[in-house]
Amino acid sequence: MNKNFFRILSDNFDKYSDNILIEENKGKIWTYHDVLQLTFHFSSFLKKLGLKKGSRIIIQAEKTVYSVCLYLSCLKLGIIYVPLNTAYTSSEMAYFIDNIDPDLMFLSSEKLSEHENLLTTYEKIKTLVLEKDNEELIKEIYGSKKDNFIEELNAKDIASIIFTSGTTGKSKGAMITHNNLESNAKALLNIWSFSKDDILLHALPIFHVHGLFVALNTIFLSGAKIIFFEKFSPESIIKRLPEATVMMGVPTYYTRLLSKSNFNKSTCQNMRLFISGSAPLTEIVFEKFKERTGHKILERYGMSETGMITSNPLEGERVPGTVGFSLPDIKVRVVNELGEALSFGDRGIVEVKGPNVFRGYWRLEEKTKKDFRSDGFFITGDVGQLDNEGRLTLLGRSNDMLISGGYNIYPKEIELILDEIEGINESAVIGCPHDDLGEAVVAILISTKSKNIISDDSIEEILLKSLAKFKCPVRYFWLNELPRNAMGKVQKKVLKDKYKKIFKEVK
Ligand code: MLC
Repeated sequence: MNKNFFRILSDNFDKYSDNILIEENKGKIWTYHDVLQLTFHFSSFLKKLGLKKGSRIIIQAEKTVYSVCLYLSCLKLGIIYVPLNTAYTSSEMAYFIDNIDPDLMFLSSEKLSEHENLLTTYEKIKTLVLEKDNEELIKEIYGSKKDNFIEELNAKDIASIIFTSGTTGKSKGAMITHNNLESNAKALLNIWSFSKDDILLHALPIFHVHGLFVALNTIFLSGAKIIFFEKFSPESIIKRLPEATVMMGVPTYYTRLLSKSNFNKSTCQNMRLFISGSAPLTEIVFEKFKERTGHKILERYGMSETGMITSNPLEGERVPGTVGFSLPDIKVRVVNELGEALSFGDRGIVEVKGPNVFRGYWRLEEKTKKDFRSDGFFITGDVGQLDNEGRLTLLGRSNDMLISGGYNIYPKEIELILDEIEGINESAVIGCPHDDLGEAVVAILISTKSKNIISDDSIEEILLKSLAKFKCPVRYFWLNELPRNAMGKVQKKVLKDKYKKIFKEVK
């Protein structure tokens, strides 16, 4: 049987043909039929360019319905869809292009000019501008004969590669299969009771699991409508809130909504559910939100490699500070360093097994082997504990990773560049509590000189040549030496304690 996830989507798109699927905020309205037809045109356009099952497409473009249809076309044809954060610089991009070796790239015009120099190295890779204003391309796509063929795939065929930062400083591509997407979307549709009557506020970027798979795939299966924002802004969300029923966001979205005095019970009159993920939701925000709106935000837990793993219940108690119960067919356990399961209440590493778990890291066989137990459990790297009912609480990470504004950041990637800067002897990057971003990136530096220390601005200027802005430290501190343990390892915990109150707004 064909295991292409698109076969189910296509049936649903037919079923809900006249329903509105996407209403662009201040823009066009697209029915399920419209999106399906454009997908048919788009896939025939891709075929004309020679793309086929197993080909790879990189996209670094603005959030548009065209990108959504490109994603759907890739699923349909068995092409591997590789979305990239629009904040990535040319130097980050070079790594992704080398790693993926794509057959085709779609960029926004802004990114095309930013990467102009870089692209001369990759002249052989066809690159197109995908955005609303590129009427010529859109006309060409619509001019391609509709093609409703659905590629025959098996469950393990790769639908998408999603890059996640790595402990070594290099990003890893998580290979997400058609079965991963299908099983997770079906589970979420069910546990969150999505129906054709829902209206979802969609302000997340669509280059990550949250905005792309969790939000879009679940809606595609439900027949519901999406109000599609190019990006998050509390003002525009508040304007459209009264007509919506569900919102998905990172905790920063909820903190920013709470900062607006016109965000209140009456703006949420039709809402049935606020969902939060990608970063820890603090109990303070949970409580403030409940007080202001009467709604208990539903926190769930997932990652690029696994899609969604656990969720607080739709019905039943949502406990702040916990991420709830494992989704149907997904096993979660907490183990010690040897991989032995721990008892309820014991703190250990969270491991997960199920149809949601990715196939492995793209072209990184050894790393993949290291991250899986012999019995198939994936080692998440998160530290947590289970209670006797199966409710999971996350307590931190077994590695250095920090999460800022919902983006995962590995300090190593930043430290490697800082350490190369003239005037810096060594560095340690940490995440410090920040009301708005959850954690903000902070660099602790050791100078090579006692005088004329290099300025923060000069450091930032150098970093921005190779790093996306969201990874750059927002504060710099200079010390005479870094705290180390007896083995010589930098004690990040000591630094985190020392700097935990530097952002004044943190209560
Ligand atoms: C943005 N900026 C930051 C920053 N984020 N600076 C420091 N730290 C950060 N974390 C800077 C930008 O570079 C820019 O600088 C300025 O702030 C405004 O940029 P922006 O993009 O407009 O930012 P803003 O609107 O403030 O957006 C912040 C945000 C956004 C939180 C709304 O980042 C966002 O939508 N995040 C969602 C991330 C997400 O989808 N994560 C899901 C991962 S999937 P300048 O100088 O240019 O103005 C996953 C799995 C799972 O984790 O379980 O979901």
